[in-house]
Amino acid sequence: MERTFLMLKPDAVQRGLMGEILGRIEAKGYKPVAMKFMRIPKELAERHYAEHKGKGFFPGLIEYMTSGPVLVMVWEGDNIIMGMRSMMGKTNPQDAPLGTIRGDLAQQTGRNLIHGSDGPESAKREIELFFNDYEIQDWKRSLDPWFTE
Ligand code: DAT
Ligand code: MG
Repeated sequence: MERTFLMLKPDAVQRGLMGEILGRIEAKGYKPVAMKFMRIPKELAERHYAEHKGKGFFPGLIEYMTSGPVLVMVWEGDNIIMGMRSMMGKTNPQDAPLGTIRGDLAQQTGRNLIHGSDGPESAKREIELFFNDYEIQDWKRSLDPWFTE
């Protein structure tokens, strides 16, 4: 099974949308294997978003991402990396269709609620950046066979 790194950003926490968003991911049948409620130190935010360093929006992005607690997670599922990108919708919520998390619940790129890895390499990198092995649970769920055959 594939794994992805997800983060409910400070606006999702402040707006009380953690339950709404987690409910969608659970209902899809994806399985949580790690979760941590934390305040991201500035250096970690900068490493996480290293690909955007130097861009005009970078300082504002780092300020937003470190402005309050976030929920960082690892989830598992069949083709979950692309599946979660579809469920999240486009980076700019105004381009994200209704039915997606960003399309339904957000207005602006700078307040787009959720992060999800964009490929297998970034998923591996991001999971290792935020979690130790002992924080990730390999567990069997009795309903697993009803989600994936
Ligand atoms: P995504 O989060 O969909 O993977 P990304 O990796 O291109 O998008 O950008 C990371 C985050 O940076 C994004 O969620 C919000 C912010 N961002 C990206 N482009 C931006 C822009 N043009 N203006 C403001 N913030 C931007
Ligand atoms: Mg990205």
